Amino acid sequence: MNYHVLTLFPEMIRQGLETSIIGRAMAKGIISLEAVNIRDYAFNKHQKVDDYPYGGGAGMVMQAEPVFLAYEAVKAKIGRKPRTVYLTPQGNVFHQEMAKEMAKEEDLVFLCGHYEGIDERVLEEIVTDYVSIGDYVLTGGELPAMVMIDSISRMVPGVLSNQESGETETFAGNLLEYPQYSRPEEWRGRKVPEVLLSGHHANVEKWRREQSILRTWKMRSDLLEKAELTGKERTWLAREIEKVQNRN
Ligand code: 6GU
Repeated sequence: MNYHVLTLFPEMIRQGLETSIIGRAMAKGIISLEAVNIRDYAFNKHQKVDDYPYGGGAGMVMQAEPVFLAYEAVKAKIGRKPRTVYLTPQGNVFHQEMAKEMAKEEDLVFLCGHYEGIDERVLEEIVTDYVSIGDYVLTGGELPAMVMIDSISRMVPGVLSNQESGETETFAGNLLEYPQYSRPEEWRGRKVPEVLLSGHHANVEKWRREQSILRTWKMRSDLLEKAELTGKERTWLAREIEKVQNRN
């Protein structure tokens, strides 16, 4: 996987992704990251990249030409028109399935905007995907690009070790992950659930599955509609919900 990030803050992108699991994957050569400074493609006296909006209004707009030239340089390097993501709160909200699907690409271009946005005409010309990372406003697209790169990268084969592997975690099958415990067996009066100490593998698996389902209901009941539950599990959950409601 080769990432190409078009940004006014390339150092932010490089420094944000050089550590941890993503840094390790880059060192191993499984993924590569190129942060392209859009300002390097502002061929005017003061390397200006923004200007006032036509029609008036607050703030500045990133001009089309520097963005386009930065993009063209990346496109020439790749040798074809790449999938190009524009980070914007107006986009489709990012989710795990999107990460999985994008992880199949050979190259991904991310375009990070600032100020009041980017001239619409260059977006029409180059953008294939408009993506938001949630319903709140950020000052620029760099953090969203890093969020997406982190999440996409862990779905690229070889990035996670077998131990870390992606499938049995939160959002696998639209269920949240079960709670985890480590030593000591008792911490400040709180004990590790007995079943986890039993060594009975099938019981442990059953308990974890139940915890995942209960937790999803408690914390993110919106996910349950899409969750892959068996008929038996749905019946069991309905009973559990009844129990909780009878307590109150
Ligand atoms: Cl992708 N960009 C900005 N500027 N703000 C956001 C966002 C993106 N997603 C949520 N808020």
